[in-house]
Amino acid sequence: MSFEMDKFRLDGKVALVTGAVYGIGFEIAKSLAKAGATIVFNNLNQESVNQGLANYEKEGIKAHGYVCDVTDEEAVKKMVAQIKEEVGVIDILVNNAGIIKRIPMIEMEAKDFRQVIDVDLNAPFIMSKAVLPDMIEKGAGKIINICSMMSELGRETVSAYAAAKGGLKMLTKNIASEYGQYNIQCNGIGPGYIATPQTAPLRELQENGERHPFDQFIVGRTPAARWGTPDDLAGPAVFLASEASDFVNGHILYVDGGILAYIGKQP
Ligand code: NAP
Ligand code: GCO
Repeated sequence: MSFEMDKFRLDGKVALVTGAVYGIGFEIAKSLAKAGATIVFNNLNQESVNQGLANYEKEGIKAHGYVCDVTDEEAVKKMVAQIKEEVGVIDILVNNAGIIKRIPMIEMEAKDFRQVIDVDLNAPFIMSKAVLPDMIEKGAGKIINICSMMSELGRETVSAYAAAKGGLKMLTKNIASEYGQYNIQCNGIGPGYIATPQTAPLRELQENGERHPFDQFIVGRTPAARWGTPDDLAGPAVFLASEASDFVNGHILYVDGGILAYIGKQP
């Protein structure tokens, strides 16, 4: 048995990356496309989908975009059936779409907590449930859940997000446990602090021109001493989407510049 670099190739594979108009999802989708996959993405409305299609076109990628709210099970079933008919069976699912609400827990309304759980945890369940039957029939499939530092750690104001991402870590392990027998691998990527619109409020310059205290805190807390970029997630995503990772299952690959390994600088 010899190892071939071709095991990293994704030619002939159909990859659905949810919410991948910009940010982490877009960068992951671009890397999967470079490895040979056909890219499908969705977003909440036609305007965002058109924006996504234009973003891919600029990169020379012919992507397929669908309007679909990942929390709506009926809409998800419809989209997955439509993709099967128009593009092909989904070989790779990346559960990327996500939201965060930064509100101190005792001030947070239950409806806001539920909404975060709905998008960040219930939706990956709904999406995975919709693609698994065809993967089982095919005898192969890859599901990649975009987890977080908050799958392991807590911090002020992100109770719902941490609860959802912690749950997503365990959903990942359970999908791996339940469907590994069909040659389906479900793994997570746990990005560290990545510079995207989602984290822009944590990097805003202060009125006095100084860097945001959270920005300074994160750089100090990261052995790599910088924020991550969406591009840092490209290699890990291709690996977990490819045959090169066929015996990796139920694993969360943290791509965090070393945050989880580090106790922090002494004052
Ligand atoms: P982002 O820039 O906000 O992108 C997320 C995308 O998902 C947006 O386009 C958003 O649409 C879409 N979306 C939200 N709810 C949706 C729904 N119900 N149905 C379909 N699409 C929906 O976020 P990001 O920073 O790239 O993060 C992507 C993923 O990585 C998320 O799961 C996030 O939790 C996770 N993550 C991010 C970081 C980080 O540091 N940035 C770190 C760890 C994990 P709109 O454009 O309409 O908002
Ligand atoms: C926050 C951040 C995070 C990150 C990310 C970390 O407010 O702490 O938004 O939670 O986005 O998920 O991995």
